[in-house]
Amino acid sequence: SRSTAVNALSSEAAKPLDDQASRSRLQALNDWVAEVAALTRPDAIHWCDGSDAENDALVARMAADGTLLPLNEDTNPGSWLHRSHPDDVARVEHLTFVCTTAQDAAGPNNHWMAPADAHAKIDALFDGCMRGRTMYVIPYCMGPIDSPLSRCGVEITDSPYVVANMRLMTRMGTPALARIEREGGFVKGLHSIGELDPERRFIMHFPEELTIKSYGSGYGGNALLGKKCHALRIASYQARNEGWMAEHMLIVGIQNPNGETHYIAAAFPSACGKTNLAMLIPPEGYQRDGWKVWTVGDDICWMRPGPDGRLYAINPEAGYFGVAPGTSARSNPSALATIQKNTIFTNVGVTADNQPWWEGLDNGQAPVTDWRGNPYDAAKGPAAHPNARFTVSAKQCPSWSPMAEDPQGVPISAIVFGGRRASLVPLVFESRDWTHGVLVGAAMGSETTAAATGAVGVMRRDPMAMKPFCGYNFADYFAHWLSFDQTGAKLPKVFHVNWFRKGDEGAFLWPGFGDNLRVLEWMIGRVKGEAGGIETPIGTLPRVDDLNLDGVELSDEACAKLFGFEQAGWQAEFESIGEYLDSYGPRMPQALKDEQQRIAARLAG
Ligand code: GTP
Ligand code: SPV
Ligand code: MN
Repeated sequence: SRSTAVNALSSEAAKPLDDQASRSRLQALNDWVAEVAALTRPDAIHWCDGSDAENDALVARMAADGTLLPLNEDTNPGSWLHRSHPDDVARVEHLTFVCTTAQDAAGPNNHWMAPADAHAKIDALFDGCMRGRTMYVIPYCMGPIDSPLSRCGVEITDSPYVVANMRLMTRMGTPALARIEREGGFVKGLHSIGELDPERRFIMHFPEELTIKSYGSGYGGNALLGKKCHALRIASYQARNEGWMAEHMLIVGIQNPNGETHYIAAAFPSACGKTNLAMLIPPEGYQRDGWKVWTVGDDICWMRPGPDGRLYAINPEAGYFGVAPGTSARSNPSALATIQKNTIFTNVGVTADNQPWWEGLDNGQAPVTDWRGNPYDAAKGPAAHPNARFTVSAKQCPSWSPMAEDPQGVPISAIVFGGRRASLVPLVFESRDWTHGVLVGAAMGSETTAAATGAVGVMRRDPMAMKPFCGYNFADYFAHWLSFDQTGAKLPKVFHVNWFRKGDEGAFLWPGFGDNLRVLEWMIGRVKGEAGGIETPIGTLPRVDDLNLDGVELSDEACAKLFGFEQAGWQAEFESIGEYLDSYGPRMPQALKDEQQRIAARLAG
């Protein structure tokens, strides 16, 4: 298919809007496309149908101009390497804005600009920016095409790399356009790679207008507008108005030897283990006993209460945009199997025979070229950028759950919060009730990672792993979370985990990855009222004996730190949590402040 003629993608590809009725139903879309074309001045407009032929032609065009570089067709069939601009390798939180009429609506958790100013600023950048380029119109659906929980959008972009990624990450093309035609409403996303100049780069959100404008970056979270911009920032705003939740969570099904499956949703900050937990391979003993893991989603979860009072979740995405470094046959064999074919690798290194390579791959190969395309030199840094990523269709995952296509979603038994905490925070604890669980999420802290530009390893509050992604004021967001606690609701139990606790030597104390199933088993035991634990002011912790640790060697230091409750440290932590809640002023729900004070008082006395 790589030999497909470059000109197979006609620059004037037929608009699929030729009957009178659909033209009028799609009037808003047609008008907007015309308006954008008048502003950006593309040479051609292409409406994406999502077909294989369209993708083949696009890929051929990108292979011809060097946007995509071929990889070893024997070891990595259908796969390509993309090298981004070296200044464009991660999300840019300082250039990401939520533009609501009132500044308070965006909250101290967001950068804010008045909508009129933001439009003026970014439209000036869009002015004429697509001259000499093709403008692609991408209709997409977030979620199963026939699910009432799904929402559609249209992204306009001048980047064929974005089109190829959106095709893997969303339900893109004709079926999405048909749904937009039926429903009328959609989220508008306008994107241009511009000059890729970090000084001329903005990611702007207009939740009140269901509109996104992104200029100057081709990187995933900044450019694949269906993902963080739509499915989290805009969707979280819509979800609050409509009574549902849009969360930065994986969804995984854990099937026990009796054949019962419990679905767990977990919020960890960027590059803190969601993809890995979503695809975990059970430890040997568990496999022998018949445990199975089903991957529903690895990054985003949309939930709403079902008729039985439980929360039901869908994964709005159709693919994975995962962190490559650290992915190995030992840490995540499922991810490795998933990316053996039809994968776009961004900013990885390559071996002498053109296989993709990254730090931690541990497959006995060595890189010869780094992510910038220079000869690899260990003294000059890693071969793969620390935020190098793979893009791949979810269905290629060996543990992919067919329930990911269920229009009603899956019932959630437990919600898990977690972050990277080198000290204080034990392996796992359970909150007492929903309000306490919301506080546990609101108080989350984690060390920053390479998923966003800026310093790495700095502790910051990242409530519900949504600091970079909540499209409105966190105080209102916590109130929205609290509002689900209603008569008749059968809410999931809420837990907190820390896979990243370090010992005095600086090494991780918990083996992590597949062994995390031991912790999930304890949670399911708690949900069923079967597993034991001890109560502390911060919640219920397992004793070492409450977990199945067959085959795991833990030092005395590891046991003490992973299962211990450190009174003095938590007292200081709760003081800091109190200050954080207070920093939102009177808008912060009193119920959450009361909960913090109750626990602080228990810790003090
Ligand atoms: P985003 O895609 O940025 O939202 O990240 P993510 O939350 O999906 O993180 P991912 O699973 O890709 O993991 C990021 C990094 O953490 C990788 O380098 C992993 O190898 C590492 N990691 C994941 N799980 C564990 C674990 O249980 N223990 C340890 N020590 N490292 C882990
Ligand atoms: C994250 O940073 O949380 C990601 C990658 O999942 S991105 O889509 O770029 O946001
Ligand atoms: Mn993420």
